[in-house]
Amino acid sequence: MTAAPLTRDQVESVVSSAVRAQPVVDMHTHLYAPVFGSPVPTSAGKADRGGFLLWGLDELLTYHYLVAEVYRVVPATVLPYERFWKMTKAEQADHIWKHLFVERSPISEACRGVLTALRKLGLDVSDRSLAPARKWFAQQDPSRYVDRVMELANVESITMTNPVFDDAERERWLKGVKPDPRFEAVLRIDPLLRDWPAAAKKMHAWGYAVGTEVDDATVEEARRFLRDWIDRQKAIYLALSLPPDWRYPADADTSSGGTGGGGISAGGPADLLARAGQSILERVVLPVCAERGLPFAMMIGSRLRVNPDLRDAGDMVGKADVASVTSLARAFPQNKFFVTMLSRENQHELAVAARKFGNLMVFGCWWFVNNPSLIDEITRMRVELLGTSFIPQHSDARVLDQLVYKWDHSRGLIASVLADKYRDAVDAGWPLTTADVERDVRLYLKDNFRDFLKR
Ligand code: RAT
Ligand code: ZN
Repeated sequence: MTAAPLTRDQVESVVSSAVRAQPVVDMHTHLYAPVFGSPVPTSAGKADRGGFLLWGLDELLTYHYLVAEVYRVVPATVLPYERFWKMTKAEQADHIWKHLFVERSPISEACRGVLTALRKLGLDVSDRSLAPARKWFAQQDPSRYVDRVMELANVESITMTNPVFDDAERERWLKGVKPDPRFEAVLRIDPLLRDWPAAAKKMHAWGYAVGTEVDDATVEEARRFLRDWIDRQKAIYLALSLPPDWRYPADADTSSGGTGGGGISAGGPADLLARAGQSILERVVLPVCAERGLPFAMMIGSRLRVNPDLRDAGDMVGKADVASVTSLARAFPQNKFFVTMLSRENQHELAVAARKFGNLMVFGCWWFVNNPSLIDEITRMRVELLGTSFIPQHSDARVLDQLVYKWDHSRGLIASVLADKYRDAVDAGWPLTTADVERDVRLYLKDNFRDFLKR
């Protein structure tokens, strides 16, 4: 480390080392601590299906991003969806490997990810056979493998997503979950805002005296439900995803629907759903978040199951409404909001919105914008508008091993944007040091998230 200002020629390697060396706190994944159980791969490629923590070759290859891609190549007229879903994980993986890696080149971002992960794990698939890699995965112990992957990806903490309305997961929490210092929980509550009648029915069955009408008694009981689950999970924030036509307030634009989505005429079922969602947001979710000092994360722009047969791979992107985000940030100054949006078209307006509200933290390049060309564009634009005050990336990993590639690819892109921006500052006469770069990189990959939680 040197205190002398960097020359413009030194910038690139200093930034690249700093970004590679900085441990990441990954603020949104779908990974689980091993205590939640894990399907164990065998060398024969058969996996015991129980458990929540997905890892290993067959899970990597059957990631829903790749399921969508294989159906472009082998359409449902050739392999009907029901047949695909009845295949074993290993058979699905073999099918995807054959069609996306062997019979054409694996150059999509999701395909490239598998290659990066395997290479960084030290596995050689250059003979295009999966057998040796399968054998290697079958020898791993899940808990030790978590350490190994975290070390390789240089991730120091993994944030889970814990959907409280998922029956299997709820059961698992009720049995008691021993804390694992590597993992933190996030209380995921989508049905509360997206489908209040269904959420209310479940909560009622679980012993909370809530009704479909959002009156005072229901509000109190729904708050009790959230407090109980925040305590049980030790959740560090609350989260949900919202459709492109989510509006706040719900009647801001009735032509395009509200919280529940759907967009039917004012006073119709979608409108009632949207209004119930808004009441629950205003009277239950945000007050409990504020009382506990917890941020509320909104991931906006996913239209679920436009092709239901593809299951998780069947969701679509849609342009959402940034004005609804600013209305919420303005109406609830005591609350903290993490926001990411799925459509490329929303990114600029969202970054500008964050300039107006200190309680709005923009994060990540989510799902369909988590591609190199768009990460580069979005990160560059965010640095130009927000300086160091945003969270550039989360992994959204669903399979443990994906941490290795998602962070490898993102680090490279973040470093290249930052190198350009630091060179511009050096050209403008700023005496930049290595310590300055390391401090900023720590903000981006760890402290902006941690500090916002504490704020
Ligand atoms: O990125 C994904 O894997 C999506 O399927 C979603 O899970 C999304 O990230 C979400 O959290 O809703
Ligand atoms: Zn996600």
